[in-house]
Amino acid sequence: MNTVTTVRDLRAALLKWRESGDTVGLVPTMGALHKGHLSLIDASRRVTKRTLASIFVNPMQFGPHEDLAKYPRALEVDCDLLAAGGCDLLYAPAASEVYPEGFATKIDPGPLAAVLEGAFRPGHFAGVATVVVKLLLQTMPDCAFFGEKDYQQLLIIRRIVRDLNIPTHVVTGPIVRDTDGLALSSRNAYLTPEQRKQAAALPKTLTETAVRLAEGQPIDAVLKENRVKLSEAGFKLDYLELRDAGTLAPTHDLALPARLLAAVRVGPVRLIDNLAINKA
Ligand code: PAJ
Repeated sequence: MNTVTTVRDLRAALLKWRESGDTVGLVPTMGALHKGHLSLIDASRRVTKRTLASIFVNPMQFGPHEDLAKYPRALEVDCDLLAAGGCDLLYAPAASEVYPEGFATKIDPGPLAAVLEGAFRPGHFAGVATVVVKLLLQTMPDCAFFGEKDYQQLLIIRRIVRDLNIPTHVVTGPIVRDTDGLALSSRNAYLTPEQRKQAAALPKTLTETAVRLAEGQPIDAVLKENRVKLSEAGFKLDYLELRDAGTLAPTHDLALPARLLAAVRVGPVRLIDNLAINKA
């Protein structure tokens, strides 16, 4: 697997594939790869002839008090994982390549970015949107692959691709979880063994909440009880919300697709997770 670090080399490699008529799939990541990321590489390999992964820890999507400096970086291990996973090319640009001196443009993803994660992480989704649009324009892939783990991010990217007529098909992959249900995340590496054990209470509570909602139990009461449960499990709760699966507006209508979304903090680590609600 080759690695390129500049837009110029990236485009030269892509041109060769295009000249051979190969379709291209892009899997954008921030590295510290795990089986969640690799499931997206697999998905791309199934759909397109060529698979390109990007690794870029995007400073624009981190708040001033967030973990940019200590975000896990493991480029050599990541390269091995990608090569073993059948990825054809890695794009790993430096920050100066993505944001050269004088860079001034920001994509505003609109109202979807104002709620839930957006309310707790101001500016986060503008940073995500800007870098994803840049990656899509740099590579012009047939398909780009994103995980449901970051459900709100996924909806925002779909919206941007549609609004800006970007000729890429957005493909989603299901959340890959550890044996105890915790969604895999590069940030799980920050958890102490004790916190890691505690973290399993998040997917457990989400599942229990989803079951009760699907049974038709009263939504507000179920949410309230499970918010308390999360606090009792030792988390600082940012939110546990039931939302319309397409607009993220609050909903009480389980006849339409709905999504349960949660964010909690354990020590300094923020965990997010979500589940589809399927009414029985
Ligand atoms: P990162 O957190 O590295 O995630 C890269 C991709 O992997 C995202 O689409 C994310 O949803 C997916 N992913 C992460 N954990 C997953 C899991 N447990 N199961 C399935 N998919 C999972 O998300 C980002 O990077 C960045 O915001 C990015 C889109 C690269 C822009 O900088």
